[in-house]
Amino acid sequence: MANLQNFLQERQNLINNFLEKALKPKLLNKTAIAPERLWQAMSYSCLNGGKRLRGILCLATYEAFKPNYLAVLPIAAGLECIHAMSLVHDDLPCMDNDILRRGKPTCHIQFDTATALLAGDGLLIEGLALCLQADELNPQIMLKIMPEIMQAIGANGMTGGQSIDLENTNKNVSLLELENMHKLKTGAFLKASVLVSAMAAEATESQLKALEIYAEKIGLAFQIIDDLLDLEGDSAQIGKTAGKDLAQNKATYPKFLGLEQSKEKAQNLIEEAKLNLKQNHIYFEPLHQIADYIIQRKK
Ligand code: GRG
Repeated sequence: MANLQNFLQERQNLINNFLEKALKPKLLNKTAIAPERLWQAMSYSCLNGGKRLRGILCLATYEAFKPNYLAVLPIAAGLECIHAMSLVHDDLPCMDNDILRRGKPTCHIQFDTATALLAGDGLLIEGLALCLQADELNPQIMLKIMPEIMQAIGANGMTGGQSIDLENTNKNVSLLELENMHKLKTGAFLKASVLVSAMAAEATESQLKALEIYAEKIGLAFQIIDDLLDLEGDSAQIGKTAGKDLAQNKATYPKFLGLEQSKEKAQNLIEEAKLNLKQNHIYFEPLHQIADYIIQRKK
């Protein structure tokens, strides 16, 4: 794991530096036309830590096939910008209504609701524009990658998942319905972070399929751990309000399966994800280690 810590830290730094360079000049040199307050809210919500898991998965997947992983750094950073947007909107009073994110007041608490809404809009568009800066990649491949990202966050992906989550509030849903909601809300974007990078690296059809299964399994495990951290972690440790699922009477894995079985399910998914890579001759160690990290993480 020591190696993994270095690997994660290095990639986090790359992504953070890229995002700083993309967003800060518009804030500091006043090259932006939009109000300073909007750019402040965008920087506040994007340059504020975060594990950068989706960006790191994007970089690592590319590196599994080709050494020059900096070719997909703009996409990795763009994905993190889009992810930051989803968190800003998720925290809004009309959505999950949260006051703490990444250990700091949420965007609408620090600024105001209208600014947070617009900051999310701004981050979404900046994120897509950053992805398009991956000019080392074949333009024909970019034409396949961009719709893949958009589908993953659209009404048949993250946006749809969020909508189902809202509809499910105070409803009795089945485990299958819960799983389908998470597949869209969290899973689709996480999967895209892996798949678009594999497409960029010109992975074969069978490699793409293997990575799709890997991403689906780690995505589900990620969500189960998220539920467990909400239940067992504390707010200072996880950087967001702990115990919200219980307070909001949300359907969660521990609610269906209990603590132990939830942990077991997450562990099994991770083992299956890693085995699937091996069976398809994808041995790049960081992808295996990131899978382990997903269930060992404490925040
Ligand atoms: C993207 C067009 C578009 C719309 C967004 C609001 C919304 C629609 C979706 C919300 C989706 C959401 C918040 C899913 C939760 C995903 C999740 C578990 C986030 C936490 O991810 P971590 O732990 O967070 O990777 P850090 O802070 O480390 O980045």
